[in-house]
Amino acid sequence: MAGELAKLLSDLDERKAIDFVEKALAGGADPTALLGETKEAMSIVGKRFADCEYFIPDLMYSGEILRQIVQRLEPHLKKTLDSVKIGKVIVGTVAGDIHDIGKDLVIFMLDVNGFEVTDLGIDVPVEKFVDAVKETGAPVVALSGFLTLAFENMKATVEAIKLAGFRDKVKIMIGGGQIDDQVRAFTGADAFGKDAMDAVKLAKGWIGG
Ligand code: B12
Repeated sequence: MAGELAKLLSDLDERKAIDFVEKALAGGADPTALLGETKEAMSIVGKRFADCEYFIPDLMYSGEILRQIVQRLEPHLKKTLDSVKIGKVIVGTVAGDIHDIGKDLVIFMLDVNGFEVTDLGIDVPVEKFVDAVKETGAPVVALSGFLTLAFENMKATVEAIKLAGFRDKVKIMIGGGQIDDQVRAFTGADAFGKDAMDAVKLAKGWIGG
């Protein structure tokens, strides 16, 4: 059964969901557990959307409520502030895809864990990733995507980086809602991650820290 927060968020009860988070945090609740419940909620929202129970405005509204919840959780998730940066990571949501809540969480976790992050935003054309690799010399690129359609553009991005001669200089990770190892193999990326902490673990494994 879904937890209380998962229920409130998936039912799009904005006021009660935010209230619940604020009270839980004030009571010393584990912010990571609350984040886990939001994931559960979003998969319920996604299912209701797929079943035509929810429509685009509901998806947008769920995203808006989630953003407000994440804003409240972030200060409690912060581990290291102002630490010396371990290394550079380029992050972006690939072309054709505008989902950015997951990407922003990845950026947040990389940042608080000591990485210097270049955020290329959403719907990022392949050339922009290549240019960023050239300009920053970052050894890690993280591609985000939530649509099946994004897999093709992840592959195109990996190929463009290869074509530009940088493939042996960068490690590429992918992630987002539907991504698994089969998608990773299709895109030619080095690894995939299920959540923001996986992104941190992969980056640490590749560039230390
Ligand atoms: C909110 C939402 C939206 C919002 C997005 C708001 C925003 N600013 O991001 C809006 C309304 C804009 C939207 C639009 C659409 N959406 Co939408 N959306 C969702 C929903 C409900 C939640 C996504 C989300 O933000 N989750 C919250 C995050 C935090 O969850 P998370 O996955 O746990 O995040 C972690 C991982 O993904 C990981 N991660 C993310 N990136 C990376 C990168 C790396 C490198 C690593 C390691 C990890 C990593 O770390 C994150 C943090 O821990 C999903 C359903 C779902 N279950 O995902 C559908 C969903 C993704 N959307 C879907 C669809 C179809 C669409 C639309 C095409 C609808 C339409 N007909 O217009 C459009 C697409 C627009 C576009 N071109 O991109 C489908 C995709 C189906 C598919 N297989 O392609 C889904 C699955 C819903 C469904 N079941 O049908 N959507």
